[in-house]
This record gives sequence, structure tokens and C-alpha cells, in this order.
Amino acid sequence: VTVTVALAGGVGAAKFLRGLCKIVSSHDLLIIGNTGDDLELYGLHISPDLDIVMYTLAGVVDETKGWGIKDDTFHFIDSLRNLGFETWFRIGDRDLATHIIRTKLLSEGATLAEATAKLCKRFGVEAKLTPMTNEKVRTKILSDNIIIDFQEYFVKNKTENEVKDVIFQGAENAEPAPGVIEALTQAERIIICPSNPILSIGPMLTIPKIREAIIKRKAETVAISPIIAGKTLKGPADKVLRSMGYEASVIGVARYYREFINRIIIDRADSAQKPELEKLGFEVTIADTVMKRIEDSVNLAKVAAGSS
Ligand code: FO1
Repeated sequence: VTVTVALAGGVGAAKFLRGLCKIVSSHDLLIIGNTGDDLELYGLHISPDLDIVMYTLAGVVDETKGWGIKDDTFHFIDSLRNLGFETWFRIGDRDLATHIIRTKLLSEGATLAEATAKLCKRFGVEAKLTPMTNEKVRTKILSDNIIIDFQEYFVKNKTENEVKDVIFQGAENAEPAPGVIEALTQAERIIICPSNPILSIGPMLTIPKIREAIIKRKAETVAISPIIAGKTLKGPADKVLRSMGYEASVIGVARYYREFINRIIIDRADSAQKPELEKLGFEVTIADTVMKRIEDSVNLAKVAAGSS
């Protein structure tokens, strides 16, 4: 039986999950990963957020970058560049093996959930990690009348485009992956990891059955704010919240999640916002949310998994 469900984006989620996995048994946990960031490149299916979580839990992640495998080399991508291909998305040589295996499994008829389970097993990850859906969902950025693929916006253009709207192509018609709804329905608690609310968690909340399942469990759902003192540690969450009409603050995060959560965990630096959040109807827990060492992640996980 799944006791805890965690909704996860990329780096922030992965750091948090490293702590969570130390305090909950892998049998009791289901991690649901965002696949709106997925892309097809050179014939390969790449699932960046699933890989960030998998590599982090396997202890092989490149900790300075937060993605990819540590001590990786880049001969493959450099060779592509020498052959005249675009190489703004830097796939490492070791990382490449993951994408080749995933693509091969998919071409043989496996679902993305099955391929993810197999890869996790090979990497020695005990926690259950599933994509939010086996179907194709792609996050697109609408900017000045052009539609940009997520990784092109994020990596190639370094989030410099103005975000007019965010589109989760395919999400409205996507079925959740097997087990997702059962886990959301049964779990004692649902934790929204400290990820970009709009870009990383938004795709999951747009899949109708996932959306409805979480709304029903609102009383048991807690979010950890990725915004600390009006800023993000990594990525454009503050910028994107603002351009979508939300404050870049814990208030903005809480407002974005208002239909889904009862409790929000905010950083000590944002203590002054607690009364306003309470006035809006949220239960508020103050904690240290910057995760530098594994102990920080464990402490934050204890706060999130504690009864609300
Ligand atoms: N992020 C970058 O900023 N630059 C890259 O070249 C890059 C390559 C890459 C390759 C494989 C992979 O799984 C992830 C990769 N990422 C890269 C991370 C990724 O773009 C984002 O961090 C996530 O999609 C957002 O969570």
C-alpha cells in the first residue's frame, strides 16, 4: 500500500526525495514524475525529470549541474557537433546509455512506466518512480506569437523568452500511468515537491484524472514552496509565476495550488508571510528548505511527512 505519494519535477524535487527515501520505506512511497519536459532528439526518447530523480536517488547525479551523471564525458555530443549537428542539449556519454536503453524498450513495445521501472532497477533505485502518464505530453511556451518546445526555451534560449502562456500539449486527453490514481486515492499524504509549480507540477495538475484525484485529497496534500524570499534557487519559477499573473512569493505559490493543498511549507526567510497565508486558509509550516547537505533533505522530509 502506498502511504506517501510525491509529485516531482527536476532538481529541487530530487534533492528533497533523497531525504524522503531515508525516512520512508520504498514500498510505502510512489514518486510521480513530470514528463512534460521530455523530448525526442537524434531518435532518442529523453525524460530529463525522470532521469534527474533516478540519478539522484542512485547517487550518481552530477551534483554541481543537478542533472546528468557525475564525471561524465561528452565525446558523443562533441562528435555530433563536429559533424555539423546542433548540440545545445548536452547529452553525456554515460547518460546516453540511459536514453538508448529507454528508446529501445519503448520501440519494443514497453510503456514509459515499464521502461522507467527497468532503468531504476538497473541503477539500483528501490523507490518506485513512475511517469505521470505513458502518453505523450509536451510542455510548450507561448512567447510573442511563437510556440517554443520546453527544452528549447529552458536550455537553448536559457529561459530568456517572455512567457505569455504555458501549454501542456496532450495533457487534457492523457490517462494517468497505471497505479497513479490508486496511490493518490489511498495514500495517507501527498507531497508536492519544491519544484517549479507551473512548469514542473502544472503538467500533472492538467491531466484531468490526476487533477480530480488530488482535489479530493486536498486535506492530505502539502506543498513545499520552491520560492524563498521571492526567488528560486535554480530555474525560472519566480519569473514564470510573475508572467502568469502570480506573485513571485510563497503567496503566489499557495494561490497557484489553492485548489489542491491544505498545507504549505515555507522557508524561515518567509516567516513574515505566515499570517497572510493563514488568512487565505492555508495551514503553514515554517522550516529550513534550502537543501545543501543530505541532513537538510532528511529534516525537510520529516517536516513534510509529519502529520499536518
Ligand atoms: N540542462 C541544461 O541546462 N543543459 C543541458 O545541456 C542539459 C542536458 C540534459 C541532458 C539529459 C538530461 O536528462 C537533462 C539535461 N538537462 C540539461 C536538464 C534539463 O534540461 C532540465 O533541468 C529539466 O528538464 C528541468 O527540470
